[in-house]
Amino acid sequence: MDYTILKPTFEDGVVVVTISRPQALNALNTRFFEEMDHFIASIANDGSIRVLLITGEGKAFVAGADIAEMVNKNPEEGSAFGQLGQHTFNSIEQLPFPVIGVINGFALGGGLELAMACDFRIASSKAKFGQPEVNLGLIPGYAGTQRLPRLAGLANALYLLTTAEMIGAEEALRMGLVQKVSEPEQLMEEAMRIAKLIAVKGPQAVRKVKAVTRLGMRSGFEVGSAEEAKQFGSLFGKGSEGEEGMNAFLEKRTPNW
Ligand code: CO8
Repeated sequence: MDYTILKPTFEDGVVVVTISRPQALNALNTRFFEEMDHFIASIANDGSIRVLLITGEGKAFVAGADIAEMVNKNPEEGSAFGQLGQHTFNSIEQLPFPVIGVINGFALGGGLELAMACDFRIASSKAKFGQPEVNLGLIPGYAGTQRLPRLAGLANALYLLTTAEMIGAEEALRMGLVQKVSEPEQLMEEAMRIAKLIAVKGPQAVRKVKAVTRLGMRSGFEVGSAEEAKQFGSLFGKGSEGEEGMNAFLEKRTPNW
């Protein structure tokens, strides 16, 4: 597929995908979802990938779903457009390696919902966050009502969802919506630094820790901790990643995964 909106780059196991439709502040249209679905399918089973970074070009990360595309939809079409985005964002969340949202500017509506489907977020100090759907007489349609309270707590979520207030990066940090704030000029450098921290860790361990943590959040403590014990065990034994990592520590050398 020839991408017209996505710009992917690959370097040493770190993939960066930039959403590039700056004339519409990277608003999410059907073409975006088609490209993103294709892109995710193309990288999901690539064992060499350690981390995916998602960012936007220009002054927005993503300023929401494309209002011009949505305006004339009937209820069935509106619902289908929501399900399309939910499917894509679930696929991002379920990628086997960590996904970092690199929030360069506006992350509004569907843009914040996309950011929340990432495993964690690093933001420019100039980034702005919000769920402004009620301004338009709408509610979030890409699972924002579900991910926001899980990340920021019920009261913060309902504050943002009902007031539609746009908040800055420091406020988003305080709410737990983002994990780091960086000056705009250093944002990508900082994101790459964090990606490289992950990229040198045990690759199976990183994938398993994501899978087990997310399973527990979806299915509950008992299911998650049972799976943790199983996956913990799977990293032991002859030729395993755990054997190499622990031996490297004891022998005071860098592990050779
Ligand atoms: N959709 C379509 N076009 C957009 C969007 C958008 N979400 N946001 C910005 N644009 C366009 C503008 O129309 C403008 O186009 P043009 O130059 O042709 O007039 C261009 O991008 C630049 O935008 P502005 O001139 O408005 O830029 P400003 O810097 O003045 O303002 C803002 C920036 C504050 C971000 C402003 O553009 C804005 O408020 N945008 C809309 C934000 C918004 O309401 N987002 C939520 C959309 S609804 C949503 O995301 C629901 C998700 C779930 C959907 C489920 C499907 C059923």
